[in-house]
Amino acid sequence: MRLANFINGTFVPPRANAYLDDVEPATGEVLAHVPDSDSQDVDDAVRAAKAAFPAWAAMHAEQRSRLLLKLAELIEQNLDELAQLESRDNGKSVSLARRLDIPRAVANFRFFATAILHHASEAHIADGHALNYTLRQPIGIAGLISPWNLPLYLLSWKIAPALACGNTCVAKPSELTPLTAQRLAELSLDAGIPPGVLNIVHGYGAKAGAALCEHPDVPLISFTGGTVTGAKVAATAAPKFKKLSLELGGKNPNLIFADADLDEAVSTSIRSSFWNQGEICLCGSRIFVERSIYDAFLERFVAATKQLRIGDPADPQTDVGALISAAHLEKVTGYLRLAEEEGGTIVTGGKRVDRPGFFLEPAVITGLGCDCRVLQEEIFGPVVTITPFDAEDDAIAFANSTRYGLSATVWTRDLQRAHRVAAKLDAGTIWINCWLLRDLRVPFGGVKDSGVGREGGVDSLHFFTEPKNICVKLS
Ligand code: TXE
Repeated sequence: MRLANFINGTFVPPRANAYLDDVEPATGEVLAHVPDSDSQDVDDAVRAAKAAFPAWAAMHAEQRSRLLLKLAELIEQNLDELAQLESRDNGKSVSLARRLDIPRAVANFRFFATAILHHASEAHIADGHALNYTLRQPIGIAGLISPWNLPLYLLSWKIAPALACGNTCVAKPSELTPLTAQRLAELSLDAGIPPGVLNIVHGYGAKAGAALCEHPDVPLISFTGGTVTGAKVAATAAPKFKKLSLELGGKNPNLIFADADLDEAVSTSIRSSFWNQGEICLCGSRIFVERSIYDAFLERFVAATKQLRIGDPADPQTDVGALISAAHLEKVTGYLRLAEEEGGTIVTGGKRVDRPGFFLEPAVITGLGCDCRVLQEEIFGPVVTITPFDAEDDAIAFANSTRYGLSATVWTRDLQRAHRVAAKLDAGTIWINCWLLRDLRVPFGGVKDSGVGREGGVDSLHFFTEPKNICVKLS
């Protein structure tokens, strides 16, 4: 299969006619040839987006809404095909793609297509002699860069609000998972979205991604990916005063107090630990358990981990599929070796599965303190640590002991404690007695090394200009 860039409503080859291999995680075989685009391709896409911007920005929100709702409907109608594409490209179980990735992409388009109809702004009457009102407008061409772990989900999380707000966009999906982005481009044509509104340029981040960040006609960058890469994106965008949102890595704590519903805490923690092979920035990879229930939790959690079915992502029964690449598998297994060097014990899992592709048994590690690298650095694989704590303050200190601050989970039946602890955690999202429950009306993003900016929310103000204030003399 050979992919193409999607520029001005047509599929075009990269100017240099260079391609890179998209490797299937479950087999290690080449799945597709992907444009290895460069700055010329990015410039072609930006020019198309620029030409399409005036009409798209001037279009009534209701009309933009209808087009985006049509795209949502087409994604939903093609859910199974998209789930299979996502599963083959990313290595995740097809049942997870059916249950999470594609439905969330539909929800993203539906939410922002309707939210834009209710966008409000402020006005103030100053003692009867002046009216002040704020005006937020489409910003222009949005540069959208998305990662490989939830490919269509996170791409739609950027495209939907950007287009709903009246911007046009150039999207650069991860070179590791380009397939559903290509299919989305096809569906956008069927939905009637005008040429040049949505443009997709494939390729390496350091080449096509960097060119997009550098482009002088792209005033806004929305990036999701690693913290190291996020810093490079920021270094490029900041001196050009571009509007920037960075959704970066996480090393999320999962605090389990003795009064938690243990069954619920175990079953949800299995999901928050190993869904998508642990390759979700919101995974709770550091589990802290109150000492009095530590043994009981550990026993149940390890038993449930051993029940997980590892195997062919195309099999709907599969719980744990393949990691994204050979390089990533090597990175994750490197952390397992490090865990033992740091004095930890791998109580279950951690072995490569003897079959083609990049498979790893989900691993549980005990016996490590918070200052170990394994509890400090994002591993982004099916690897969790389980550590006891005594007092509530210890749990909070452990939770906050990393450079990250994306999300956290707290398990307790004590409401006062839940709110008290949540207020003290360094995180952008805190789930209490649940995980990954998402309400798109609330802003989403991290603190510290997990990023800056907030996306989502009814206004998704990131994709509008900063407010102008207009003052009208009344008397
Ligand atoms: O991210 P990258 P990857 C974390 C996780 C993972 C690490 C690396 O720790 O191990 O990031 O994953 C593009 N200028 N998360 O390799 O490299 C790249 O092509 C502009 C957390 O996916 O950051 C891709 O499209 N763009 C995260 C996107 O950036 C550049 C989810 C992400 O790639 C670029 C995924 C550059 N210089 C990984 N270099 C989350 N928060 O969900 C790369 N890119």
